[in-house]
Amino acid sequence: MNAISHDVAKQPAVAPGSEGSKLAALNAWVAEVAALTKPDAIHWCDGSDAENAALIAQMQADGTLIKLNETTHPNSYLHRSHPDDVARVEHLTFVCTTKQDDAGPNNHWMAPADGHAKMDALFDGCMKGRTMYVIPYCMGPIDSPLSRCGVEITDSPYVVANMRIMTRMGAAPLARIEREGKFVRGLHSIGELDPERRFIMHFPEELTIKSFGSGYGGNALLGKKCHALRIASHQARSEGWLAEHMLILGLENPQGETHYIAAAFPSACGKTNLAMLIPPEGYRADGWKVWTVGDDICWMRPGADGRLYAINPEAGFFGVAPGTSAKSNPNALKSIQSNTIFTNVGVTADNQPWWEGLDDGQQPVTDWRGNAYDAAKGPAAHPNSRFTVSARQCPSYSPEAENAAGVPISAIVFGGRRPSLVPLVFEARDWTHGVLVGAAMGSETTAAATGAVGVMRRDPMAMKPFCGYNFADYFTHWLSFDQAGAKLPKIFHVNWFRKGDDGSFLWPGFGENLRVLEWMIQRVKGEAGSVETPIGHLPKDDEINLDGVELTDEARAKLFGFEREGWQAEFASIGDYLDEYGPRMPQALKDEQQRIAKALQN
Ligand code: GTP
Ligand code: SPV
Ligand code: MN
Repeated sequence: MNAISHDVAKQPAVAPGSEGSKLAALNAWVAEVAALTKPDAIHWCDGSDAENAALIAQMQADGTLIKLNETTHPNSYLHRSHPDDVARVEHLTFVCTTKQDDAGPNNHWMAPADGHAKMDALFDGCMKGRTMYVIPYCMGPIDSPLSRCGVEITDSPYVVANMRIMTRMGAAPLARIEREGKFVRGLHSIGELDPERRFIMHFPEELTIKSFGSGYGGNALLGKKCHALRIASHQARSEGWLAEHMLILGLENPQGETHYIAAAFPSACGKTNLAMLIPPEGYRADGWKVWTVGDDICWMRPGADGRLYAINPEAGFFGVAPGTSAKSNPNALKSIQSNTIFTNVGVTADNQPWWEGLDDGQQPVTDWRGNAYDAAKGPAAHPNSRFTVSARQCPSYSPEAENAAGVPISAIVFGGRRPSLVPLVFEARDWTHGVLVGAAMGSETTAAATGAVGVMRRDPMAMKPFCGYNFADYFTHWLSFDQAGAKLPKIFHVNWFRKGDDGSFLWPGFGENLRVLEWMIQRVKGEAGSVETPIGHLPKDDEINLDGVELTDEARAKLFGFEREGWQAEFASIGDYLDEYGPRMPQALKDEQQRIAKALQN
């Protein structure tokens, strides 16, 4: 064990005890990075409790972490990021493939040589006076053939502490890397946190990530969006699997059968909430239960029986704090009572974490910037403030999340924030139609990325910011799963965010969403009917159980209705969107769009 002290002991640029082993490539890379970045010390993370405790003490001493109320929130800390560094930066995120077309119109592109030159100039000497941490990690259960390993090198102890929660980190992944000899390389430095000197670059052909100038979430915890989505989606395409921005949940019915559902919603559009859903009271009494497998990322591949099997590559949740309450998401709230890192939330007079929508009767005294709270100056918690917590602390965490074989997926769900037009739920006719439903997804932007909030944009399969290659090729890859012998999930689209004329949400959402999931599983089992429309199958009006749900006539009409004229305009816009990808866009998808556009004319 190599627990560290405040002045981290100097360590060699080779993994402990690894001379001459299959770790030669890793050792060489670490030495190369050290020569470039010139750290004062190198620390190989073993993931131990002692190491974590030493890092936390060091971060408390230098103000990176602030200890929260030990009685109400044992072993929990607040981190305030730089106020200009509070979300992913899509305009500074690049995919560097040899051919520009391979990155596609959906990505910012730079030639690999230019990308490396730009990043290496930023990294030159950037760790002087700092410790360089080497973090071996595994995305997915450590013994799963679906899992993949990586190594992140960073100068941020906050990143180390978060990666320890979000991934399987330390000695076990290092042993797997030594066995396999293959890993994703992620190099990260917070630099000076200067937004003008901030880039997140991906080199999928080299399984390499270089990220500079941000300490925040998806920009800095490289196992998450950079590896598990951008690099993994590229790798998955060549290896015949899928890396998706999806939650995974298990829905257990009163008969004790569990069906697994994977759902893709864009950032801050409800994945964590749905993954941890607590059924409405009547359902609970009848024996319904939701099990959480994952809340953000899903890797899946066909099994021998033709079904898709999924793992959650993560080990923790990096969840949106605002809006999390005992009413909206009791499982999340219970999960974050201890051993949690909060980023950019407010605090109360007795040093408890606080955010808008917590609804616990307390008041904030300090805002996320560390200033005295003043309602006139904005919210106490940043809208994209987050909690980092181990998935094992979630009361609904599924034991199957650790299953090396993954869980079989019965239904795939797409959805976004659509204030108008899109009904509560509809089902795709078949796989090709389902891929089009995913490809045509639209949603209003949220605070999870910098830029304007509430702007409608196409966000295919919730992967707009995360697909590591050309969307046209990505849709081709999705279509390719429809093969002889495949037993593919049914595909649905949902919209929890339909608004009425007065601007309020028409559907109560949260726990009540179970009613929609119940219908999906009935459809999967062939036990529920539907109304056929050009956009797909809608539930018959009495086929979703609405007992105990108060809906106005307007809500019923809009949530379960089909608005032909609006959909005609929508399909014209979907056609224009597909055309943006030129001849690479699969013909089957264009044909499907045209078939539906025509059906909408009748
Ligand atoms: P990322 O972690 O950014 O990928 O976000 P996410 O998709 O996990 O979103 P999350 O579950 O954290 O929800 C984000 C916001 O959507 C919160 O403010 C929730 O309160 C709100 N939300 C979630 N589910 C529902 C719902 O069913 N209805 C409504 N109206 N709001 C919801
Ligand atoms: C998202 O934005 O989809 C997140 C948060 O889950 S981050 O890790 O910053 O990507
Ligand atoms: Mn996400």
